[in-house]
Amino acid sequence: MIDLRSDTVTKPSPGMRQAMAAAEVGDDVFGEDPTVNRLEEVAAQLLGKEAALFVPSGTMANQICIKVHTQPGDEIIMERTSHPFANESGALAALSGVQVQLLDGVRGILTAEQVARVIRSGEDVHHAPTRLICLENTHNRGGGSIYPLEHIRAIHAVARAHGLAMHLDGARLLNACVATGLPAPAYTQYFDSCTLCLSKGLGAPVGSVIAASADFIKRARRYRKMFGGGMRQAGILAAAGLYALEHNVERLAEDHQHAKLLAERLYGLRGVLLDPAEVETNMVYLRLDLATARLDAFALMQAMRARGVLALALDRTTMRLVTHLDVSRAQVEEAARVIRDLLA
Ligand code: TLP
Repeated sequence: MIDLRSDTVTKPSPGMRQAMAAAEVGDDVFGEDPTVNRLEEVAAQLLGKEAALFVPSGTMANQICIKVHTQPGDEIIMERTSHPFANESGALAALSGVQVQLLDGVRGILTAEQVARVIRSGEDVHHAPTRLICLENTHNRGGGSIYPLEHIRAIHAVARAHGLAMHLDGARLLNACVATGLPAPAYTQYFDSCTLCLSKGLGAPVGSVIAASADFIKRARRYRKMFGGGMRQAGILAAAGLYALEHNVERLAEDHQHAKLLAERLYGLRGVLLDPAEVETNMVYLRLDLATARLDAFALMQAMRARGVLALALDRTTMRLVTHLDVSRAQVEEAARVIRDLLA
């Protein structure tokens, strides 16, 4: 099977498994796992922050940060399709009791003017006070789009002027860094907290990190325990993360080339709306024009599966294809051939 459903499907390589097997471990809830401690130091440095915290998932990473930043009844500003709102099981309401001011981005990207317009001080007793602005880079539902630095800088200026905090869902931040050539701190300097997923394109089986100030991480550590994310001999998993950061960052460029190639092969196909120029990282979103396409996205997904290619239909008109380290160029070519056969 050629699995293009997500970059979360990657399996640990033999080298990564060896690193995991050899990891020195201790009880991380006591702060005694040397491999977790090393991963947290490496991640803090990579992301340009004082400290970092290893957590089981990207979802927990985002939700811990939002919990640290807010009080129940606060309001946070997010883009409508951003992951912590759209894909984290209602955790914002359930775990933090916050309400969300949703904005519509262009490919997931917001402008400072949009953000400025909806900030509420809390002076008026009718309003929930705005506390936090959350951005996502790269933006998953935006098409794996890269947040332009000028937009982040301008949104940050608005946040500072109103005393608001900034959080970055950086699940795929390193995809943005590899694509632009910018180091991670070029982005993270504008955020009070940021996350990074080790278990997506970086190829680790489990794990994300939060990076922030030492004081923020101290508070985050308490919520990690509260949310059930305090792991014990987690060095086995942290070793995979360290291996991923050492071996699998630069190669993300290959995934980006593969996504571009896939988009180019599918461009111009009857009923497919797609601009290869908009494919900036490792995701290809196919939009199907139901008036002319031979199949809707669900039928296409079924037919592709029968031909050995897995993809994700999000609704009748939208299919997502994601490239990653377990998909070769030849497999991308094969996937494109299958889709062309089915839609031509
Ligand atoms: N995204 C998954 C699904 O949940 C949609 C995927 O296949 O893309 N932030 C972003 C931007 C993400 O894309 C994801 C996962 C997460 C956070 C959550 O990470 P996990 O799955 O580790 O909780």
